[in-house]
Amino acid sequence: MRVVVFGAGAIGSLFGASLAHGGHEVLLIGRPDHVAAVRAHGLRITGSLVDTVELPAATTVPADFAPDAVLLTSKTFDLAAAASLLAIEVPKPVPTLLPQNGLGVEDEVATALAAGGWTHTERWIVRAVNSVPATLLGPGEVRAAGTGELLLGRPASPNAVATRTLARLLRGREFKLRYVDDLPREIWRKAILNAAINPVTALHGVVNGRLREEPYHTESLALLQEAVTVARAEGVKFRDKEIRADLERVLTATAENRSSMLQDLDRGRRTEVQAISGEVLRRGLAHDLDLPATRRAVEAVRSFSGRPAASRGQSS
Ligand code: KPL
Repeated sequence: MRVVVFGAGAIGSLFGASLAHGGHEVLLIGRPDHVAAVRAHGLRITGSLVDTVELPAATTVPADFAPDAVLLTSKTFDLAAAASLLAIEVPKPVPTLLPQNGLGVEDEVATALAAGGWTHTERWIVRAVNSVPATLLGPGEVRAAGTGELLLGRPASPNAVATRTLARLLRGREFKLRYVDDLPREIWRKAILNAAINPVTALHGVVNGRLREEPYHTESLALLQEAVTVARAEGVKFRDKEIRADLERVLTATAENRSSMLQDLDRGRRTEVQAISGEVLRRGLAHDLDLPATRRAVEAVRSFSGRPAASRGQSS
């Protein structure tokens, strides 16, 4: 298949490399420095997946590259703009994977694609929950930090055909692909875990595993509890025991990871705090819920964005 990875950062590049290895024709669309490095030296993958992969990279989709599928892997703060651009560059709708963290991602993309001219966007968009860890070490270089899985909703109308197409493409790779019956619940589960982990790691400059220790653990549990309360208000129920066990499992499985939010702050970039904790807060307000820990976390992460790592204190 011909695949465009649109917004190829860490995870998009990793998926792209894996698909190219599997014999697919893959075009990476990304930031100019990343694209230039991939063109010059190939895409270097370190860690548990593949090695150096030669594959074409560009900043726009060439007119003659008509893809069969798109992996739209931009960060959430770039997503609406990326989707608008995608609709212009790939005018014929194709199955499009959205593996981002956060809540409300698919609505934002559907609106942007529809405004750009795609029709029946609900048939093409396939939301996924991703736990395959990847770190962009620098232009042209990605670290695969262990194994993880990609969850898709079990194929059902209206996007069953697109879901099957993407599942065929992505199954049998170095990561696991799994269908789930209740994808919205899995999206919430991931958002709750990200809301509990990412801001604490980002604000204290610590790897995920440190959140098993105090005072980080208490901070993290307060955020977890507030996000669970919002999910419940939205009709998505998690038992305290279940979600706490999930938190411990992820902290252990990703103990050495620098969370994506910490990586963004380290690079002086914007973070995805709005799509994760900001969205929890927004939805909580709509249900008249008071979320002091989440509010503080959102404000603090925003105030740190663009500041050097040293100003956050400890780093490990
Ligand atoms: O999804 C993640 C992220 O960093 O965004 C976790 C699960 C926290 C792993 O680092």
